[in-house]
Amino acid sequence: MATTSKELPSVAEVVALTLKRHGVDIIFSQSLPSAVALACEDIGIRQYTYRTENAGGAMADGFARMSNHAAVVLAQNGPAATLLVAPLTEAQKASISVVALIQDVNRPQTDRNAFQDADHIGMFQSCTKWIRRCNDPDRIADYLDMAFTQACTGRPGPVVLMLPADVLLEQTKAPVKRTAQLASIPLDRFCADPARIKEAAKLIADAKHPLVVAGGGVHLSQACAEVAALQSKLHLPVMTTVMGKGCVDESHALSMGVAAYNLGKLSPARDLRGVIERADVVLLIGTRTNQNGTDSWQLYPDGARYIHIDVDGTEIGRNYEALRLVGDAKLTLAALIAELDGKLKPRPAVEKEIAAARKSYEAVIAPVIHSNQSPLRPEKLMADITQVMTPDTILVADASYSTLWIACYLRAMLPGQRFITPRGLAGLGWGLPMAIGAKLAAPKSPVVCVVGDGGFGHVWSELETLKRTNVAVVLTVLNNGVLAYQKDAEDVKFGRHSSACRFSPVDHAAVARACGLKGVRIDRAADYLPALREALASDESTLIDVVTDPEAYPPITFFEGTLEKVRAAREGK
Ligand SMILES: Cc1ncc(C[n+]2csc(CCOP(=O)(O)OP(=O)(O)O)c2C)c(N)n1
Ligand SMILES: [Mg+2]
Repeated sequence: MATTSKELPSVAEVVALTLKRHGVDIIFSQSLPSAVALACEDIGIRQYTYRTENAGGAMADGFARMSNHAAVVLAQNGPAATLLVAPLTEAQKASISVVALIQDVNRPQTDRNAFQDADHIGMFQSCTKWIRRCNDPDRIADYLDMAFTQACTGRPGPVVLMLPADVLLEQTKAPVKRTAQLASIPLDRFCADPARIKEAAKLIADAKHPLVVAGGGVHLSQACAEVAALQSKLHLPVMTTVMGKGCVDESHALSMGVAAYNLGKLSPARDLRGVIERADVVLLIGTRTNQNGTDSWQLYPDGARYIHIDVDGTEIGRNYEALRLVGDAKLTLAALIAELDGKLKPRPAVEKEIAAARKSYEAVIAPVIHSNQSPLRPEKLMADITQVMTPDTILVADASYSTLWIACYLRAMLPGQRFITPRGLAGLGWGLPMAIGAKLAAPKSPVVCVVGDGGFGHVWSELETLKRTNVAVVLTVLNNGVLAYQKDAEDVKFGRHSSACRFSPVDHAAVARACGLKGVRIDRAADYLPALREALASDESTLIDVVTDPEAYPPITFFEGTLEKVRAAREGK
């Protein structure tokens, strides 16, 4: 251990002790800064060793999403640090509390072209809530507490603390007196203005067609029970964004499922557009009203009054002028429900409309999910996952179509079920590492992860991590041999696609086996469900490489009509 005196600990030791104080029992790391990694291991903080920093950052992200606790990722200065820019940007956009502890060059070497020095402060400025360098050994606990506080108070987000290598080896002069645990999400809860809550209650009570839109902020606030109460007590219909998926039981009579950029052909919510367009009061909860969530700001009705609950007041009014309820969703909803409890009547007409939409969807999807076609249809795989899903199963998907396959075709079984997708930045390669982070946060829950072959190509190396660490996730690779979303978006926009969209064939099951994992290749529809059952029963990770249809695409509204026309024209039909 890097102690220079028996009496007082080194800065690295204080870092480890402070992490422990904040309840951190695992760090995502590759042994750098070494002094911190060693000090952590000395006091029983587990080092979960990633192969690449990109993946390490995404693991920390998945861990934070599942644990409601800030996650810690470590990295070296220079090239390693640059690889954290992408996962921290995802965490920033998706409001995830990740604390990155990054080594910096020795203080006297700053600005002398030291090995692997870079402008780290400049580099992380745009993708973090807060970035600092701790130059004073006696202030390390202050800086760490600031880092956790920044990550977890208000709107959660990523932070970076730069730790010069020489500072880490120095001895602290004074004992640390701090005792607070500052890593819980949310760290502080505050309720919106009671007068405005009354105003919101009146708007909802007077509305003819109120509608609730729940975003990812509901999960961050752990307000799923309150959103579910909007249905059960106040009889309000609830639709969610992709990030908000799982905050209500999607089989509830007033659940509209995910309604965003996914209302094309074969969408379960396709027939619910009327309910959305008819809404005269829309209650937005914990959503940044982004492009995909709102279908390019065209989905929500123009004439409606908006009420927006958000912990970040700057998100309210960004795209929809709204009655401002700045506060924690859980507390604010509890107060709103108390105002309205017993005052609203059941809405049998909306329930009927939702039931009818489900029925017509089930009729149109039936031939697809019962299809035996090879290559396989992803909708069929989702129907098989539905058969094995339990309420505690955590579903994780990579960006691209995988996100939409799980968002559209799996149904949350109770309020609070988690569907984890990289919707902050929607980058490829997040799926597997986020699944690893989620599994580490909830080891007893089965984790089912779905990724495309293009996205998975970013993180093959983490298969070795799965084997080495004995973490069990069930990974399905949708092996369609193409960058399908890219290909189809180019077809829609340009009427053709470039040569970059097609891969040579890859046997991902063999890649998994080469790393010592179970790898299964599926090319017949009947074989996926048994493989899935076997994988879930195993305490080891399994990769199921499924040969899927390169022409299949989820119900993206923007593609509706156009993509089929382009394909038909190409085939000369
Ligand atoms: C890191 C990154 N690079 C590029 C993109 C642009 N992109 C979005 S979807 C997509 C295709 C993904 O293909 P694949 O992972 O095989 O999934 P599929 O669409 O085939 O199901 C691409 C290239 C991205 N989102 N992230
Ligand atoms: Mg693909």
